[in-house]
Amino acid sequence: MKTVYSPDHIGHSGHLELDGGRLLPGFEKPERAQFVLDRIEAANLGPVIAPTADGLEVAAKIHDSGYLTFLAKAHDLWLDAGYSGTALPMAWPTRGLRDDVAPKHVRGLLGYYSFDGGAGFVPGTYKAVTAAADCAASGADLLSAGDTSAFVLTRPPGHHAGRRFSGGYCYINNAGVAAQRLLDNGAKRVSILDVDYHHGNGTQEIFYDRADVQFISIHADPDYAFPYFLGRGDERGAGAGAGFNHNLPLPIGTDFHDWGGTLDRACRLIAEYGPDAIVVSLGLDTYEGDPISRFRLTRFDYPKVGARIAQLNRPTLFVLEGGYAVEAIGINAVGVLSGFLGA
Ligand code: Q9C
Ligand code: ZN
Repeated sequence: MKTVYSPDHIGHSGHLELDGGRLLPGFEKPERAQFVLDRIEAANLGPVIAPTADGLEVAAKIHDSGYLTFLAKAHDLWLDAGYSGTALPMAWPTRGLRDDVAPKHVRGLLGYYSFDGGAGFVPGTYKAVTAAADCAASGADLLSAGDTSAFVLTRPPGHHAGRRFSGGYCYINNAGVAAQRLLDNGAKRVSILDVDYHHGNGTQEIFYDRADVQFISIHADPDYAFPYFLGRGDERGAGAGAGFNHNLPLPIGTDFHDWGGTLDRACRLIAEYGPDAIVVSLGLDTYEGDPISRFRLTRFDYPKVGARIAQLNRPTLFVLEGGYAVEAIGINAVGVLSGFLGA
């Protein structure tokens, strides 16, 4: 299995995150991808290749153009306004405020184009974000050219990013870019299986009214877990997309016994849909040792996750999302991928 990787992610570093009343170094840091790369190489999983596709061209089909323009200039606008450090949003157009007018000041724009304060900008953010999209589109191209599986080793992650908002460490929806690219390359139907601990609210929003992309997410109950405001079971899709969105929330503390049973349900929904390809939003924050999450999967469970997905017998693209127990992400990513290959 090939891995698509770009070192351009490294510049998205040194950013701060407001967490529980404290300003902390971001949990979503370069070491995450570096540990995964080390384990991929140590396990001889296959060649690591650079991206070749233009991810922004694909991103333009699933994101708002004003939003993408803002991503490109956000940090420059922050510097021009006389600030330094991490550009973080702090005011949002919530209920009772107007969301039909984009403000002019960078602090207004940061809130206008986000849903939380979790996706700040530093000088290297934009280059990392576009490289991640390039990797996602390139991974899709590998499948379209006949590879039966591939791994997109990217950060920042993407599944919380919607058509016109960032948040939850995400900017461009990498899994969405991959799905759109597969369709542009000729696939008729694509399933996105999101196994990150957190609900993939951005991916759901982007594809909610579409029948050509089925979205299935297994995640912590949003009554108790981020992103709180989406991810409930009654969100089934709208218009042409009605019936193609499936949320499978689970309680805090869930272990592999129940999680694996839910994966089985998700896989049966995928088999019924009959996609030409599957994109897996591969979050590894379901791990028992994750510092910001509360499921209890162990390192022995991840190969079983890969093996179950392999049973679907479809071209499958794995796209890295969350996972913050830095050393363990590498072990568990390789666990899923080798479980898939060995099945
Ligand atoms: N600072 C992904 O896993 N905040 N995003 C949690 C800890 C948001 C996670 C609180 C978590 C976002 C891709
Ligand atoms: Zn997550």
